[in-house]
Amino acid sequence: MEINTVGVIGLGYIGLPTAAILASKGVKVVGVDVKPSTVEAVNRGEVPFVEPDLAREVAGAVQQGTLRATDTPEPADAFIVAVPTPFQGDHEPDLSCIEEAAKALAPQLRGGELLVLESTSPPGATRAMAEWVLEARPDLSLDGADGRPQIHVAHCPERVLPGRVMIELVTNDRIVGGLTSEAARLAKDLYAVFCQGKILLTDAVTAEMAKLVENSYRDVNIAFANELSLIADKVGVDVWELIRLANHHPRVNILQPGPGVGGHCIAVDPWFLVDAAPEQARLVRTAREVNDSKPQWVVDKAVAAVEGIEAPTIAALGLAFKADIDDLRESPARRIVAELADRLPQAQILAVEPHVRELPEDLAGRGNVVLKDLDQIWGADVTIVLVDHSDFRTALAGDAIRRTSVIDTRGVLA
Ligand code: SAJ
Repeated sequence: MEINTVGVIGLGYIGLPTAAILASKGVKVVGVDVKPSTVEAVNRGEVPFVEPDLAREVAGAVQQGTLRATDTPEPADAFIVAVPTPFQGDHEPDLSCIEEAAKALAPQLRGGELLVLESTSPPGATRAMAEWVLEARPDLSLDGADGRPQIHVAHCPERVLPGRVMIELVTNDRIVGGLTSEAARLAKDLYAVFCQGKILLTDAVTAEMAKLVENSYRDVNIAFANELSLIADKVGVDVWELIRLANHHPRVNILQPGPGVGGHCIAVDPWFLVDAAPEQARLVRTAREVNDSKPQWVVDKAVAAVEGIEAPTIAALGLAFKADIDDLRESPARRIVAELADRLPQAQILAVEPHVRELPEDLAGRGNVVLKDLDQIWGADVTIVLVDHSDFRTALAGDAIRRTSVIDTRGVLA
């Protein structure tokens, strides 16, 4: 089957880069998003968020006429669904965006199309998406039974690292899991248009699990590092030196502790494993709990450090969820600053985040948090390093910072 046109449903952190890269290879791509501001931005050749090299790729593709955006799916040879899959309530996966996408694209199908789910999904979500489509289109089938035209449904989880998306889209290996082996083969052909890594074929549930397992592996290992930071603090040794030394062992590779785990992936996906097998996924659950409790530990440390100071000034370096990006969503740094502002209403919190021009509303609204430049915080009673931005590493290399009390959650001073 030749794939000349692709509909990409969801123009977020994954959908838009994927749409742009396909379009740059000459595929006609129609991106679909429910957010009018995103559709308008893309049609102007602009990007609604920062990701290195994405703006250039989108502008080029829109100018070439291979990429445009709209709010409703149109007929295409293949569809890629890249919509959010958050969790709800007690960490159960919320598949409502996949369901909406399935119902929106179903009327456009003529039979013969490939449908790929890219959203990180709990086991069974790809089949659920196919069932939502077939409910709306009982004239179609997955296997051609009763002479009904077939649709081919597969899962190909995204695995790109924010900040390196345009590189990793091309270089990472991909896992493709089909509901049928034909669907997997067709999806492989689609990804081969831009992916230079290996494209590994399996079934849909194994592909869904692979993605969850990759992020859980990271979460468990970061939890180990975070737990070590608490143990080292209690025992009175420097955790950074401890990890650096232990990592000299040829089979030890401990990750870095931090103020907690942020982002929309590693702090979310392990819960899908826990939800799928609550009694078995004990370590995975505990890792989540360890990582989720770290911000509170940092807050308690900071509160203790300013005890006895009537109106303390606390410098908080970084609000993003990790180094060198502007993404403040699900950021432990932001959570820590908010919590500190509430715990210490008499304190002034000087937040430094070189990647944003203004404070997010929740922090601005608190009244005792102000956004400052790095050179405006040196008189603070306590400095908390929350993000290891490259700018901070350079600036903190001098010894001025060492004259104040520092809580270095990222080992920038180590
Ligand atoms: N972190 C630490 N210590 C470490 C490494 C990370 O505290 O040693 C923290 C970071 O500061 C951040 C969080 O963990 O708050 C996650 O950062 P990350 O850079 O490890 O990962 P993400 O969330 O940006 O992207 C991950 C990647 N998954 C893996 O590396 C297995 C990426 O490949 C996935 O595509 C992405 O999740 C996703 O979309 O699922």
